[in-house]
Amino acid sequence: MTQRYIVTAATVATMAAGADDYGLVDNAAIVVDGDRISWVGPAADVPPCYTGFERHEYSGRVITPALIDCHTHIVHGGTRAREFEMRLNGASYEEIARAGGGIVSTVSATRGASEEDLLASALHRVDALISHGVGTVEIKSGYGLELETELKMLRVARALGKQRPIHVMTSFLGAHAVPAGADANSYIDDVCLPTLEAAHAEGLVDAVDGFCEGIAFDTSQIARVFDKAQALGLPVKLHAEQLSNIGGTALAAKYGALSADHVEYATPADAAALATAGTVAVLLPGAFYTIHETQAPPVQAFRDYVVPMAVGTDWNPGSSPLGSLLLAMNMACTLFRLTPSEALAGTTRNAARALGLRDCGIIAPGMRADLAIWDVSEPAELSYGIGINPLHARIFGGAF
Ligand code: DI6
Ligand code: FE
Repeated sequence: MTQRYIVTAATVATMAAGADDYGLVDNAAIVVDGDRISWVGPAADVPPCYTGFERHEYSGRVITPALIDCHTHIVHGGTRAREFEMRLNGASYEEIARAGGGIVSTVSATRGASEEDLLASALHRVDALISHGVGTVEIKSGYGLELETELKMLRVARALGKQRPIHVMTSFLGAHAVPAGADANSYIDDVCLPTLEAAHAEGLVDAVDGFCEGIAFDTSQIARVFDKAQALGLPVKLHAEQLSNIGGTALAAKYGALSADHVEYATPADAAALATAGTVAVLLPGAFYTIHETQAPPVQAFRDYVVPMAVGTDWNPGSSPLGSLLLAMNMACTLFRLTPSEALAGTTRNAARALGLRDCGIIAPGMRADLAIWDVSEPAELSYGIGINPLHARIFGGAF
C-alpha cells in the first residue's frame, strides 16, 4: 500500500536555495506520497488536499535531506593500522606506498577475501553511515587491480544496496594504483580497460574514477581510461591534486567530470576550469587529517569561481578510516574553513551533483523522500558537534 503522510518539524533545511543558504522553513511540513516528496512549506499552509494524511510530529527537531557520502572505498579487505603506527614513527604516506605498503597492501587483503567476507565487513560500514543519517553512498572499486577482484568489489557494492535501505552508486577505480611489479601503461591497456568493459557489461558501473598522482597514474594514462568511459557512455570523476599538482583537475574539467576529488593542490586556474565545466570539487578532510597534509584546498577560489563544493568521508583503510560523514563536515569547517551551510550543502545538494543524481539532496516536490530527522535546534549544530551523533530518525524512499 502506498504510504502517504505529513511530517512536521520545528525547522526544515530544504537545501534547495542558494550556495550559502540552508533554505530554512520554520514550523514546517513535508508531505510524502509513496517514495517521493509532494509538498514542503509552512505547516500552516499545507494544501487542503493533503490535510487528511496521517501526521508524524517532530516538534523541536530539524529535518534535512538524508546525507549523501559521495566518495568512499568501504568495500575492502584488511586494515592498515600498522601503517598508522609507521606514520607516527616518521614515515610519510608516499614513502609507505613506495615501500610496497599503502594501497597495494589493501589489494592483497581484498584479493584474498571471499565475496561473503567483503560483504560482511562492508555491511558494518554501511550500517555506521546509515546510523549517521546517510541515504546515498558512493562506493569505489580499486583494491583488486585485476578483473576478478574488481568485479567482486563492485558486486559487493551492489549487494549492499539490496541488503540495506541505502542507495548505492558505484565507481570503477581500476586506475587506483599500479600493481606490484607491473608497468603502468601495460596495466592500463591490458588490465584496467578490459576490466572496465567487463564490469560495465555486467551493469556494475555508474561512473569511472582514477587516481592521478605521482604515485599512481599520469594524465595521459587517465585520459585513456576516460576515453574508454566516454565510449561506454559513463560519466567520469577523478582523485586529483591530492599530494601534488600534475594536471588532474584540468584533465577532469576537460572531460566534463562529475567531480574532482581531494584537490588540495589545485590552483585558482584549476578552480576556473572546474567552474566552466560544471565539475564539483569534492573535499575530503579525513584524508587531509590522517596523512598530516598541510596544504588546504583553495576553498576561497572555489567560492570566487562558484565551483560547487561537496564533502565526503573518503572512508578507506589507509588515508581516511573515517566512518562519520558528520565528522567530515566538522573537519571541513575547522580544517578548510567551510561554513556549516557549505558543509551541509556538501553532503546533500552538491554531493548529489557529484554523483550525477537529480532526485535527491534537496527537499522539494518530486524529489525522493530521503530525509534525516535530527535532535538539534539549528542545522549548524550538525557541523559543530565533534563525534556526536544527533540522528533521531531517517526516512528512506518514504519508509521509516
Ligand atoms: N586517494 C585516497 O585518499 C585513497 N585513494 C586515493 O586514491 C587512499 C586509498 C588507500 O590509501 O588505501
Ligand atoms: Fe579516495
